Amino acid sequence: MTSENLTINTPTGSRTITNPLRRYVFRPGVGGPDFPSDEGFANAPFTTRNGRAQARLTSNEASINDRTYLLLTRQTSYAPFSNNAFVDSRGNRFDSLESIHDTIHVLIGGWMGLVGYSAFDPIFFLHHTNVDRLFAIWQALHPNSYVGSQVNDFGTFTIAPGTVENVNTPLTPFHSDAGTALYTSVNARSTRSFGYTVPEVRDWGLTPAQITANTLGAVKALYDPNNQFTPRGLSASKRQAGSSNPNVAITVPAGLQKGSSRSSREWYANIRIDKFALPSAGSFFIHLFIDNNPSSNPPTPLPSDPESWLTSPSFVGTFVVFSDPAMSNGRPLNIYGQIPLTRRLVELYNAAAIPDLEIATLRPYLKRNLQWRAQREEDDQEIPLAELDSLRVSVVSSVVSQPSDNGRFAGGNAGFGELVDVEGITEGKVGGAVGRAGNS
Ligand SMILES: [Cu+2]
Repeated sequence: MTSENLTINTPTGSRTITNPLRRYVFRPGVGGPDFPSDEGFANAPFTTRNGRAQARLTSNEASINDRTYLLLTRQTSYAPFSNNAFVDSRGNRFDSLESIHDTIHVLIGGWMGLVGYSAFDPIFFLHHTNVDRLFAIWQALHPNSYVGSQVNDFGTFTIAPGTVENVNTPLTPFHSDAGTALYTSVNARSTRSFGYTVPEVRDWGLTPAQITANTLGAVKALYDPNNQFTPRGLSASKRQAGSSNPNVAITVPAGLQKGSSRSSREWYANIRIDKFALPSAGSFFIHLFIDNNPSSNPPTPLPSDPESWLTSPSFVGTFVVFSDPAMSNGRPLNIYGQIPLTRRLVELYNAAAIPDLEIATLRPYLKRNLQWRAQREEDDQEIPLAELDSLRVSVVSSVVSQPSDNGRFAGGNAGFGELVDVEGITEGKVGGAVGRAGNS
C-alpha cells in the first residue's frame, strides 16, 4: 500500500510500475470549490495518509482483532450490528461494524479521515471490500436477522432527513440494470447474487447449518483471542508469570483452568459520545490505557507528548469518532463503541500483577489504573476531556464458559454471559459514568 513502485509479471516478463494503491493523482480540472479548504488538502496534487498511519494501526491491531471477534460472535441483531447510533435493543453490546469501519478510516487519516473525500484514496476500496467480507461472515453466522425499519434522521443527497428507510429503500446511486432500477437491501442480501463469496463463507453445496458451523470455525481460528492469550500448544498450567517459558509452572486460578467447568471473565470499556461533540476538531480519538500500579501508588502519568501515547506500555485501544461537521443537522447524535480490555488484563495476570479477573479484584484495580485521553486526528494534539461533555466511559463484564473441547471448531458458541455494568470504576472521573453507566 505504501511502496512507490511495484514489480509485476507480464506476458513479456517482469515490469516495474507505479503502485496504483499508494495514492490517487487528481486529474486536471478536478477540485474547485467542493474540495476541502483545509491546509494540506486544498489544491493537493494527490491523496495522502497520516504519516503515523502505520504506527497507529500496529498499536491497535490486537484491539481491532478482539473487537472483530466480539462483533461477529456476540452482536446477534442486525440493527445494532450495522451502525453505531442505533439505541433500542443494543443493551450493553456497544460495538458495531460501522464503529470498526470508522476506526480504520481515522487511524489511516489524511484523505481517509475525511468523510466526504475518503474514497479518493485507493486504500478505501481494500478497506470497504473487507467491510463487505465481515458483513458476509456475520450474515452466515446470523442468517435470520437483517435490515428492518429505521428513521434516517440526517438524510443523504437523495433521501430527505426523517425518512423511514427499510429493506425496500432504493440504494442510490447503485443501479441493478442499465436503466433506472436500483438495488435495495432485499436484492443485495447475498453475495451470491453478485457471483462471489468470501473465503470464510463457502456457501455452495452445503446446508445453512453447515455453512454457519464452517464459518464459525473459520472466525474462531482467525479472531478468537482465547487462541492468542495462551501461546498455541502451551497449556495454561505451564505459563510462567511474565514470560512464555513453557517449562515453568505457575498457579492458575480455577476459573482459568481447562476442563468442563472452565470459565473466565471478559472485560470491556463501553464508550458513548456525541459524534458532533467537537465541530472544530473534525475526526478524533478516545484512547484507553490500563496502567499497572499496586494499590498504594498514585497513577503513573501518561507520556506528556500525545504522539507517544500509542506506544506507551499501558495503551489498550482506540475508539474513533469519524465526524464531519457538515453532516450535522444541529442536533447531537450519540454514537457507541466497545473496547476490549480482556487481553491487557490477561497480560497483567500473566505478569502476576493481578491474581485473577474477578470483579472483586478488578473493580479497585481498574478504578485506579483505567485512564482515557482524547486526541485530534489531524495534528495529534490532546483534546481536554472537559471539552467533551457528552463522553461517557463505563466498564462492563461477562462470564464466558469454554466448551470442554476448547471450542475452536465446535458447532456452537461458547457460553457467553450477558454484559453487565460493573459500577464503581469510572464514576467521578471526567468523562466517566454518571448514574447507570453509559446511559445518562
Ligand atoms: Cu468507509
